[in-house]
Amino acid sequence: MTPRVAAVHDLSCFGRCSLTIVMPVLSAMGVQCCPLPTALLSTHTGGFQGNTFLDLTDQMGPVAAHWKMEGVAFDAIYTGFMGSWEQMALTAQLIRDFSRPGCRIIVDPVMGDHGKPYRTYTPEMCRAMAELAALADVITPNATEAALLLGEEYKNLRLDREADCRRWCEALSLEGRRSVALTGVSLGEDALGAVCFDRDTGRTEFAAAPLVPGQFHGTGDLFAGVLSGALVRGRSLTEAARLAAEFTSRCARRTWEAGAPRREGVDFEPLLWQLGQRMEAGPCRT
Ligand code: PXL
Repeated sequence: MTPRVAAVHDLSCFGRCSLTIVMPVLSAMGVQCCPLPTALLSTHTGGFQGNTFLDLTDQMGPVAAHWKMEGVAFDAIYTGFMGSWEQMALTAQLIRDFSRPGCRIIVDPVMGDHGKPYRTYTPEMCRAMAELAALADVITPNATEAALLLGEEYKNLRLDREADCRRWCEALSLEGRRSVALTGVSLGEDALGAVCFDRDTGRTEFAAAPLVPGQFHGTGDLFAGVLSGALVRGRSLTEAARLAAEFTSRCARRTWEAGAPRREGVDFEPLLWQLGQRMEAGPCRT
């Protein structure tokens, strides 16, 4: 059976991120994506001014109730950017309602980047995100989000030394209860990736790929989307993170080479076939 994932993210119509990345990525990986859109925006909120924002909070409960009535079941629930703390409470309820053995809860605790929360995220929302992330089997924070989850100063989270990366990653695991892929880890001048704590094995491993100059919007969504697809297709956390780091790096490279504007996001569509090919090839080797 084709694995099925409920994806709780916003739909930003221009500037690749959230559902405009998650849906094509999961489809290409042979995974059915059932979107539960939290909001409809004209663009994402980074690098554009005056975006529209239609809050879809009122739809979340009824959509979930209808799915429940129809007996829909999921192999994973994968959540990302949230528009309000109410949405996080509703998403937590969705997780409780649809949990069953084998349903993996993947929370990308999207809150900010480069040391700062996104402009729509209040401290109250950041606290609600930490509560949502406490329900997760796997979380995929960047350094900014890790600092917010841990209540640490961002400047204390140096992710360029192996021992520090391991320490922060393991601190995020809630004493080994959840797996962690902490992104934006750079151990060496030309590599970027994630440090992964796998709660099933108790091991902490690194997944890196070539570092690309330039930074593009939506790379976190691309990484977490590929990781989620690979996990539900049976890959281990480290295998999934290696595939995600490699694919994100390749897409960032072609975007950088094309000189595309940062706010339009990573030019991933022409490379989607590679994800399908990797999934057909069976479990990837580490
Ligand atoms: O990529 C994260 C993200 C998702 N959705 C919206 C955003 C952002 C980051 O700015 O604004 C609407």
